[in-house]
Amino acid sequence: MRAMRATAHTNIALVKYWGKRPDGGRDLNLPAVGSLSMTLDEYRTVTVVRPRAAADAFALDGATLTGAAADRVAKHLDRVWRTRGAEAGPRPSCEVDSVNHVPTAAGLASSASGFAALTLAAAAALSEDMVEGMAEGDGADRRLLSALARRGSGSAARSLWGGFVRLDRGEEADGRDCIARPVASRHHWDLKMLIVHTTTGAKTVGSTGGMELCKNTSPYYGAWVASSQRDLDSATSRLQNRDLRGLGEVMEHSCFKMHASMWAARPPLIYWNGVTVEVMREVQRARADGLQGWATSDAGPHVKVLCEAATADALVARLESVVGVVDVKALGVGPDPKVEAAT
Ligand code: 2P0
Repeated sequence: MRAMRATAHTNIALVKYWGKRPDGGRDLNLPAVGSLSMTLDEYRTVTVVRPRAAADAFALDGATLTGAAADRVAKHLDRVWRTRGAEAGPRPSCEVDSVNHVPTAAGLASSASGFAALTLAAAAALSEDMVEGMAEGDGADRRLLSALARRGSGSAARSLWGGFVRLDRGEEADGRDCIARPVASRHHWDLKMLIVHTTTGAKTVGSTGGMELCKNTSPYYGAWVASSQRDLDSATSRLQNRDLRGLGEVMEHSCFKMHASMWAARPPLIYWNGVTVEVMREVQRARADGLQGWATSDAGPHVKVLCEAATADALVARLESVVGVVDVKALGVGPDPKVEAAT
């Protein structure tokens, strides 16, 4: 085993993942719907995995991880280790030191970059061959790493590439066709994602529990799942054709359908606050004034606005003027993850 550092960037879904497939073993974490994302350039997680003589020790942003969070990391290290086969014996103890350059408490998806970085650093530290071939060939190594990352957190499967990434749900019970792949490089299109922070508080209901609640109680969940493949195919081709209006329309539709299924759960799952709605209205007003931006939001109250780079400054100024907005940040399309030796 050796000490390795990985940097992975977070991503925002243009077509959302929300819900898990009922078949195919729980630890596979297979999504009920495919998704399409844009990797971001600034928000990232840097994780070092190194050998440790004593028991496992994990830290996030300098604080020791304990309880369920630590168990989740240990379980993921075990998954990576088990790819070496049964004869590999027990996993060596690891020290994991992770730093999020993502505002975690603000409820922005950091599990995507977190589990992508952990997968890469652990694979490189525990099993040299897995990461060596990542940059070459047909991408099989990276697809394998992406499938491992997905088992830690669904959205993490998409953070194994920069640019724009599609994760298909697949049909096979063992998950072998649930595969992420890049559909356009970061140089394909000069887009920005404006991250509009609508509160400084943390989110209340985690994604995994929220998905379960929707599946079990929301009458709209079935419609959400049934209509999602069409959105995925349509958004992918609009992205490839650089059709911002077409992509933006599908992106908003996917977001509002996901939230509608959450609102119809019992009890209702409402991730938004009043400012979330005001920002979405302002995006509509801006469009009516000729400023082309489209809104989306995830399992939290913040709004993300997709626009061309040339429009970003004008849209940021408008969104900053909405009462209650805490901060607006314009992020570009992000790069591939990277792996390097650590000390
Ligand atoms: C997404 N989200 O596609 C969607 C949109 C939130 C709303 O992926 O249970 O933390 O660990 O697989 O990846 C957040 O869910 O969930 C998410 P698990 P994850 O980005």
